[in-house]
Amino acid sequence: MQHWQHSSYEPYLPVTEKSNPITRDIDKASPKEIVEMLQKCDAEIFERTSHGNPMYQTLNSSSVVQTIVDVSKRVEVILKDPEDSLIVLSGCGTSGRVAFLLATSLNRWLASHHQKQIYSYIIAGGDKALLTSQETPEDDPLLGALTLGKACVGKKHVLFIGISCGLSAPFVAGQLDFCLRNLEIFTPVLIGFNPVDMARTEPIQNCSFHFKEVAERMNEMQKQQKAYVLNPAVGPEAISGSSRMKGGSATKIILETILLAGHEAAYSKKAVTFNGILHSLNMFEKVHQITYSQTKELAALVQKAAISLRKKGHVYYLGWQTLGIIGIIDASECIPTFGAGFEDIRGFVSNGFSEMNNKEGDLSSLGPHFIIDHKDFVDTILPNLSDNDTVIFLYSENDDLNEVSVLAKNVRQRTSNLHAIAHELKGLSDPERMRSQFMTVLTIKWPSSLYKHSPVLMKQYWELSTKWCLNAISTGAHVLIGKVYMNYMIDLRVTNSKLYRRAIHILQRFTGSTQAQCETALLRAIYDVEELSDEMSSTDVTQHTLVANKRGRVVPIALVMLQSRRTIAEAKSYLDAYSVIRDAVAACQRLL
Ligand code: F1P
Repeated sequence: MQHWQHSSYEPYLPVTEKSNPITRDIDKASPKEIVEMLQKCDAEIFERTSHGNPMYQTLNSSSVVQTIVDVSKRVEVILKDPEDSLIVLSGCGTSGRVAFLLATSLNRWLASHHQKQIYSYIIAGGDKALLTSQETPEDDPLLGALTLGKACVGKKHVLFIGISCGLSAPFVAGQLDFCLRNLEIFTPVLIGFNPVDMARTEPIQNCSFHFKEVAERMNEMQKQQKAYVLNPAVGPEAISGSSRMKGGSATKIILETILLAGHEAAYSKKAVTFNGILHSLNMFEKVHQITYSQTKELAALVQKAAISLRKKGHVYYLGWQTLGIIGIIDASECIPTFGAGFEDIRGFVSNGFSEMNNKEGDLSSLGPHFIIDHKDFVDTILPNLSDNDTVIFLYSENDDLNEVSVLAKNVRQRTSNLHAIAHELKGLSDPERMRSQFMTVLTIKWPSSLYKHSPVLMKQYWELSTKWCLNAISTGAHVLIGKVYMNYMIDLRVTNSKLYRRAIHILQRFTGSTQAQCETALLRAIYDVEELSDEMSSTDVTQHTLVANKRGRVVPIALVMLQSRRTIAEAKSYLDAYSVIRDAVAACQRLL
């Protein structure tokens, strides 16, 4: 049995918030060890058995596979009769980004096959949230329900897939509740990675239900095949709670398995079967093995990225087609996850917003966070590029390699620190010429067996593989520059109720103080006061998070205050002496 599966292991936390024993010492690891730890953590997605622990189902458990079969059949029905029907994929943060990527990719596929485009995506906070973190709307169940209602006006059949890795987002709870009250139109599906028992029970503001209550109603309705819950446990995240990593990958795997099976049944007369689904899941496990077979090369990129960040340089991902979008997503998540500066890691995609194909169109007028085209990179970044910056190209043999070469030549004039992650299937016609353009190339060679299993899925495999590589690079680099203590990101932004609770837990974990003491210290840091007024103590969590959004280092400040009984001003100046949070926390641990 995995250590984290024991009932005594962090019993008050759901799986998605527990700390992973594999990465306990990630903050002291070498680049190669970091990649190996991430490889092991990601391998947990494919665990075959829950080792006799009835509490957990895994992705390969027969109940989970059977639910995937059932939902795939629903997809098939809708694809065969697309009039007045819709498949809506929805989530917050990373979950919404995965929803977007799949909905747009599959609509493109449908359009190219002269079929009606029946996919739609919803992300809390709208399209802005695809590129920046908009965590406040995640707490709003009514907004979730209203957005869903609007997206489905006039539809008679809607398959709604709501994703919340932690079974926690009120935005998604509101949507599922809306579906459950309108079952004549909606078939709701919930994807997440905790047992229903561990779903969030915190009361939601202005709302009669919490997440767990909705998840239980979903479970009830599953008995009549009117709703479905897909919630295998895939183990704790490598960086505690960072569901952009395993949560995002497992969501992508589950959704692609479901939707592809539905497509094959509708268009290739290949019936959805239990064994067919199992086989698809096995193929994704192969993608994991192939990607991580190059630990050394990946570790070298982690190291390069860390050196750039340490020297106050930057990391740039320049990707083609959806690999570019994967790069943009990974880069944008570093800001909320690691408190990174917006310039630290940035992504660009060939053809910018026309490649994104998002609902709200070109967002570049919204500001620098929304500048994503290669052309923008050439105009605004290239002139100032230096050897302190690491540039990583992301492409496959299906991309226009001449275009790749031209851009590589331009970049080389500014820096030799140019690398590539390249996906090859049949092999390039002139591999040496491509290789010579970069300092290093991490070539991922794909066996034809995967292609034969599903030519349609190759692009999705490459996306997942690229996601794993980039998650390793950006996480590893931030770990190496000291942003993480053990496997906790302590300096987290407290921008919604989930993150507020996580912050309190981290304070409890490291100070041994009571929940009430930790909450008080956190609030003092948020409001920047020594003494909380009655109004501050009695106001709701949403208000706290709105204020916290404007402040930096609230959790480290609260931690120092709790640990050393210092005032806020003293705690701040204590922290000022440390540029590395890990060092500050470690020193603070020694204070008592
Ligand atoms: C949604 C989410 C995460 C993000 C952060 C805040 O989580 O936006 O994607 O990384 O942790 O929450 P979930 O609803 O999928 O659990």
